[in-house]
Amino acid sequence: MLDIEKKINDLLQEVNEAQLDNSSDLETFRIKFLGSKNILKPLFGELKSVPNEQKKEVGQQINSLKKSAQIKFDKTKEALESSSDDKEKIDFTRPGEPRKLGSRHPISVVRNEIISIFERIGYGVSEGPEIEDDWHNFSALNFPPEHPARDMQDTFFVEKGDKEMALRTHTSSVQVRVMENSKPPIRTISPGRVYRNEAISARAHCFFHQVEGLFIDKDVSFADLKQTLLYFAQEMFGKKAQIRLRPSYFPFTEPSAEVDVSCTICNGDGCNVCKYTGWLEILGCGMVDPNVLKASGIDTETYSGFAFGMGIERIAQLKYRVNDLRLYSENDVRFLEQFKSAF
Ligand code: 2NM
Repeated sequence: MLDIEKKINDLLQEVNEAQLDNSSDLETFRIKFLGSKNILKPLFGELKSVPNEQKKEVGQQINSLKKSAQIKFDKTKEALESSSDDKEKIDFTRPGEPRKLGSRHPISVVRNEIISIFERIGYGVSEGPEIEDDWHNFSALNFPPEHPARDMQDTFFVEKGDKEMALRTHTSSVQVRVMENSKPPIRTISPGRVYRNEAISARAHCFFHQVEGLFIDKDVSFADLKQTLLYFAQEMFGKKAQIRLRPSYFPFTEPSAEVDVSCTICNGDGCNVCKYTGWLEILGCGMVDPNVLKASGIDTETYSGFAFGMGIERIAQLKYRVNDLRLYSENDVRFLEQFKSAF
């Protein structure tokens, strides 16, 4: 018997007697006999030095060894797959893997908290379309025709049929709809997403979220506005919170003011968050301009009102000390899972 024939016989015996009890044994077998570097390959090399008259027979022996290995593999594989051997090896005493609970987005948490604060003093919630016509987003709100916000550089415009529409730049547009469709007294807040054509950075984004408020009734005064905003600030930031108003300008209110809250971090003593002023800007407000009331069908002889608007991101930033606006829209779970809340 030739040396190579002995090797083939030994291997054939190994194939026949192999104990393959599980998928790992089977894989080891596959690699050894059928893999890309299998043990049979060198035999074909050795075949060259076998005397010519025996070449054919030895060649056949190698081929039948290969076939035996393949058959053994196929049969064992089938047997393992149909038996429950592998399944029985599952360790049922292993503790289960905890399922991760989702958490509410910080913008939703803060929006819901703002809504809840105003609902407690009788405000309802109103919503409206994000794609607005010129009337509700600008004209009814007393924006003059040449106002820069009407420029392509500040506002996204879209075509809707043959009408030019804008992605709303504030949710005041919703409040115009409320005034058009209901009679005073009106107490409403309008939360929602708004759009501005701005380059994205840590401090600006092309969309953000607002809550705007509107109160219209007989004898509504600036004092009512101030007291409402003080109530809001103390509910949102704590009973010690103070507010201050600085004169400002908005097309839809007259007089107008910007509102600061005493710094929530240093309580007004001065720190790097409030840039050592002791105050943080949180919203804009004012008495609704009679032009706006008239445009929306409210009788200005009988009624007056105040309105205010705030950015939810801004309030969330103060509450959670987030310093980059982009985090709110990137949906990075490492950021999002930090917010567990009742709201
Ligand atoms: C602000 C600041 C001041 C505002 C005005 C109105 C409306 F529709 F009544 F005219 N809604 N919201 C308003 C007023 C919004 O945001 C900074």
